[in-house]
Amino acid sequence: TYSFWDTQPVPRLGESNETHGPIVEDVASVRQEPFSLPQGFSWDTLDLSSPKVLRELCSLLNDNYMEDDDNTIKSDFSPEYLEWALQPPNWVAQWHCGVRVETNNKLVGFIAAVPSEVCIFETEKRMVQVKFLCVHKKLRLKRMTPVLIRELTRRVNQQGIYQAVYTASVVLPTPLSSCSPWHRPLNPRKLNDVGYPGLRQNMNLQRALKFLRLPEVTKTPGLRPMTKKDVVGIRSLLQSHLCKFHLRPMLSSEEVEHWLLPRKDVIDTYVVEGDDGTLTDMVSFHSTSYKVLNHPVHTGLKAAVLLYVATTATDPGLLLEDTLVLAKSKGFDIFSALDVMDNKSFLEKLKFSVHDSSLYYYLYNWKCPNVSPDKVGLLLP
Ligand code: YNC
Repeated sequence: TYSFWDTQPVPRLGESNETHGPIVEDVASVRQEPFSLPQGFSWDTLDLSSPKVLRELCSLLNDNYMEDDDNTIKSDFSPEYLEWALQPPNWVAQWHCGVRVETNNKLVGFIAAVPSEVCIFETEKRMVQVKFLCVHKKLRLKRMTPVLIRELTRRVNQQGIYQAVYTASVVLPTPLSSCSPWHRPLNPRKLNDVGYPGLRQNMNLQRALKFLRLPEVTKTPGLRPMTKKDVVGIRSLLQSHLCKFHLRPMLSSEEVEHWLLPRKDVIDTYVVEGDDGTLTDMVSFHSTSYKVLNHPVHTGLKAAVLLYVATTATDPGLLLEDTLVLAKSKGFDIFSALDVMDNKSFLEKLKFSVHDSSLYYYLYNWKCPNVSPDKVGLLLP
């Protein structure tokens, strides 16, 4: 049983829905006072424009976000990555919700929301995307999470928003969709050196190197990095491409620019420009870094994580092969993608292998039928 989640407006586990709509109607009055934290802790809205605060958030997440069971790697979020992930157009400061220890001011908890227009089946809704929920390792299993979620919900409701979308690797009431992460080594030697678990176990390094070898150069004519001038073209490519998915973002031009315009070590986007100057295809991936612990040679690992792909002229498999080549040349060690959208069409062919874990998509305060991964068209970096 879920003592917290059973109190929340989410579908019960095992319940299947054929109807579409909110679980509770928009509340007329939103609670004015913040929810109470346990004695000795206080709320702090994080001011991410302060480099010091941003560094504190990096430390909290890097020390506590990943369960580093065997002490080999841990996450390495950069300030630039967090600025990108947490400050899209129309971001709200109150939704960068921190918890500090009153005596020494140490940051020990965090949860964030960013605004997002989402289309679920036929309904367009102003929602938030919830991310970076994190409780310090020493404060686990003390029911801090429900307080963080309730407080964030209150602050989101205050702005007149009553729905949220989020992903988690744990099962909660109730997944909208359940997706699988796939991984494609780009630098098998290094992954092997650091004992990265994603590498195919039944293959020795020599065979893996051969099997996973990539072309030196890309093949698609007209493939180049996105610039600011491409925003409108990419937006319309994405709009027509995402139509066919049951869960998808409705991106403004400002959001396309924010989420996709290349930023070093954060986000990369490439476009294919036809002879007449029109954009025919696009592909984007963001970067996730890890610190390698206790290794004599390697200090870090870089993963490229696939975001949106939209093609009208190029075969998606070919475009993705080129993307692997580009990511490798930029120093990424591994390429990851979910089995969402049409990704299944190229994952196996391009030698991705499936990871034995799941990523679940959730909606807060919305009931609707389940969505299969290939109908999911929304990615949450
Ligand atoms: C989780 N990931 O089931 P029950 S994903 C939501 N998301 O409640 P305690 C979670 N709920 O079962 P701990 C959750 N993990 O009694 C656990 N829970 O109903 C539930 N990890 O609380 C759990 N980040 O504080 C249980 O648990 C209750 O100390 C127990 O802390 C959990 O960002 C956690 O993986 C995850 O920092 C904070 O393990 C901690 O175990 C941690 O005793 C490492 O909590 C980092 C990590 C999660 C990443 C993410 C999306 C979060 C979505 C939150 C839900 C948003 C709802 C919508 C709000 C806005 C609405 C509007 C409008």
